[in-house]
Amino acid sequence: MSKKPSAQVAEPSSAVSDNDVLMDESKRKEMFDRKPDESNKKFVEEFIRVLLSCKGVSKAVKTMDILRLAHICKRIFESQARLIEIDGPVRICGDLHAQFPDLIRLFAQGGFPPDSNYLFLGDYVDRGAYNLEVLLLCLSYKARYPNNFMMLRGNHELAHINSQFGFKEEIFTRKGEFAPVIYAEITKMMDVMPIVGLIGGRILCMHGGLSKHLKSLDDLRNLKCPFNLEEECLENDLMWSDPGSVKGWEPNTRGASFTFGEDVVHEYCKMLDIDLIVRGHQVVQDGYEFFANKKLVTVFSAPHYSGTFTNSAAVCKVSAGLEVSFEVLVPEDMKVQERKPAAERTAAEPTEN
Ligand SMILES: [Mn+2]
Repeated sequence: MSKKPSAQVAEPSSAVSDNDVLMDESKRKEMFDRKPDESNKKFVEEFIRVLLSCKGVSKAVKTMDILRLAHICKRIFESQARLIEIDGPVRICGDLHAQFPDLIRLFAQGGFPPDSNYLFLGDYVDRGAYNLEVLLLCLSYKARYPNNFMMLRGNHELAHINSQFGFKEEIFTRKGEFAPVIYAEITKMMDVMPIVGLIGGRILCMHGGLSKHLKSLDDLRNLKCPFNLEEECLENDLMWSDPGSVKGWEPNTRGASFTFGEDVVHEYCKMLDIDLIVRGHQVVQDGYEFFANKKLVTVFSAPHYSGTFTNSAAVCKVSAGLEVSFEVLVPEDMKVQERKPAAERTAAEPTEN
């Protein structure tokens, strides 16, 4: 068959066909799925190197690479259990909210993967200035060390939230014509992230908190994916609920899910036969704050949150023997300032995030 004459035939650049693949979902997936493991490993290692060497916003992160990384991680999340069951030692980190320099400080203090195992409680994006860097570095580590680097989903890994609080806007500002495809693919990847983890069978971890719909650990092993984001259900409660000074369950002032009291925490620890619940989702002044006689702890890992709070960040360390301790990271620009003792500060009002 003779070749059709075409005005475009003279274009030698591979950019045209690259763009073609980039914009075509099925061609892209086919290409990514054909990449051998060794090639993916090199790709991810290079991605980590680039991100670690950038100071703030990286100009070197290419659209095709973001799509490839999101694709690799989506496959990993789909292949792993809905309830992430791991053993210590592991470092549990709370909300990051796009604060890239602080994420680097967390790794510098606790060990860059794979020197330490990590479990993140979600809310990688929104509010801060480095949405892409924070998310992509975490995803790169997830891709490189899928069994030692665990990422749970927070309520900001939801498109109807991160389209309002900075993540979507940053992608559209930085990525121009490619933004819609990047945002769509990252959203699909987020839709399959796990929501809950269990360490050594005794420490339950999630972004938000408990749910009336939770009756057994098997409920967590059988979580739906995908699930209806509008529905009142176990999956949404795990990402949205908060502990608070109520008895039993009350509607949450966020307008989503519930607030649960100390009585609920005690009841659930007994029912599920667990020792501790670790969750994020609220700013706490010292980076961690206990609740219900140390049966629940809130961990928040974005110091000087959004530039307006004076909070420290914390990491919850769980040893191989499941001993729990905390490392606190004081806000960088407050190191030289004298911090008021806790009693003089206004009570740390947990704040929505
Ligand atoms: Mn949250």
